[in-house]
Amino acid sequence: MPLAPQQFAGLTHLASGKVRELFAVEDAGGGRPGDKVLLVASDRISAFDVVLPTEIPDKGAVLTALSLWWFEQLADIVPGHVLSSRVQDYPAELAAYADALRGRSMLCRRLDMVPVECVARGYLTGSGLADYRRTGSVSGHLLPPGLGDGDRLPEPIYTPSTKAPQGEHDENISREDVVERIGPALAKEIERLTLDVYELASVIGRGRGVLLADTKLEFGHDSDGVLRLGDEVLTPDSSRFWPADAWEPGRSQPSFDKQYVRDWLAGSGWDRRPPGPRLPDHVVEQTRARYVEAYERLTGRSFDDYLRAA
Ligand code: PZK
Repeated sequence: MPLAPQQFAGLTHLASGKVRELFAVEDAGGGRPGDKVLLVASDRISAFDVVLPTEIPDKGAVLTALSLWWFEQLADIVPGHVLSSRVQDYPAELAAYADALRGRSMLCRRLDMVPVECVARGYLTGSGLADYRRTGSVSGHLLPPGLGDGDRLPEPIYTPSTKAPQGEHDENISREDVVERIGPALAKEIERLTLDVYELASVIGRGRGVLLADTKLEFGHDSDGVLRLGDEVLTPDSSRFWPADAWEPGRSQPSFDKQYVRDWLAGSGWDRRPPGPRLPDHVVEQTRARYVEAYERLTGRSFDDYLRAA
């Protein structure tokens, strides 16, 4: 079932991600008008930067379930923006969409977002590896020579980036750049929070056989001025999860969730230009199972139980 913005006629559409939508919600009850947002995760999947025409059933619900669980785990480090994920508790204007929203959405406080993408990396890959190969540094962190794809870093580093317009890649920036944009106090606070979140999440993941290579967080201030963690957190779409037992530094690491898709696409003859090809059923099924496995391994909870309770 494709999840298009027009499916939610009447809601104010605020933003689209590759596979997510953000709407403004006017709460008739208490609160100021427009002080809430609704984050909706679709079942769409992207690979090699292209959104594929085939959906992965329940992917949006898995990512939402995982995000909600992480917000609970992180609450002692930083408060999150989630108000509710129970459609029964949503404002009346959303009642017509309850079936489309159940399990895959979060009603959140509207935040004034900090205009910095906060990335922590414990391993070198992706844009961090590209910057390192060009300059020997990532976001101003001088790294030891000789590192390769998938190598563990001597210690986790904070590598902030700027949010690029849709379709473009975020660009890593230095911590001095961040200070210029938002001032030294907030810059220091989001750096510390990002590294604290990464540290706790990587310890939890490691205990369950999952390496957290890197993760991207977004923060914002609520209407009382409280700094909160926003967006989705520590999902396979915002982070790189690697199966710990397959980790072999010096090469590109298999992705916990998308490896079947990448392997099939690589053998399909597709030239990586949109549109991508349709995925065969067996790839869809294996990939769905990997998303569910990521949720169940990390949380120790049953995904069926999550769906039943949603
Ligand atoms: C907000 N994004 C990212 C872009 C998405 C998500 N609680 C909030 N209040 C105000 N703005 C945002 C949030 C959150 N989270 C999130 N951009 C702004 C984004 C596109 C689609 F689903």
